[in-house]
Amino acid sequence: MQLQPTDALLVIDVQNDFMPGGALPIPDSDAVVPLINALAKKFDHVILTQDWHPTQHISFATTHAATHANAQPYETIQAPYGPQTLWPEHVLQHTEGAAFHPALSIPHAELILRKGFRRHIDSYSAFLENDHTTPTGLAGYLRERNLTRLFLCGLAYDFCVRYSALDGHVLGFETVVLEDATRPVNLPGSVDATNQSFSANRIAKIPSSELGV
Ligand code: VGL
Ligand code: ZN
Repeated sequence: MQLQPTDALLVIDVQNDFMPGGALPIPDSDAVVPLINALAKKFDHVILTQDWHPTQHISFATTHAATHANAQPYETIQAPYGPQTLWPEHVLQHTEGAAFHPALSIPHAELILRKGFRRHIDSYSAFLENDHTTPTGLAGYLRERNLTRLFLCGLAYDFCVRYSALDGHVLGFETVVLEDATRPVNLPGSVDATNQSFSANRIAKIPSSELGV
């Protein structure tokens, strides 16, 4: 596949807390780092996202301990904007856990987009917060820069990569997922649901080798 100057690589949430041994570990997630570094070299435009939560964030199970007797990580509650999966406390703003993996090396990354920084609303997607309405500004940035095709990689396949790819597609960007440069959290059914929604929306998945990596 031939890359063009209007292509961008979107690197989702390659942060310490999502690594094995981190606060919200994703199996084998550190394996994607060298691959993403190599992919980035092929792109003129690279954008990083950084999940970035305040204390007592709505997505933390601990935030709900007083009001929901059995609020546990990986269970789902009803938030005012719809279902919200609960997580261990992760990527607290300005902590080491929120920092990018130390081996992530993309000096020419042109934008770091933070998301999930509001206490009362989570944001899996790089485009829209979990109410599926509040924009992060990324679509406007991409349109103004005339970046029309997006290649997604990073973490987690079944959450932030999933919703970023879907929203990117719905917002009119050509969207391709780099299947070997992402890893899932893998909650019950989450990978199947992701695969199905990608097929239903004809969101392509390709291996990095198609980009010569
Ligand atoms: C993510 C769960 C909670 C992700 C972020 O990056 O996929 N998952 N926060
Ligand atoms: Zn998060």
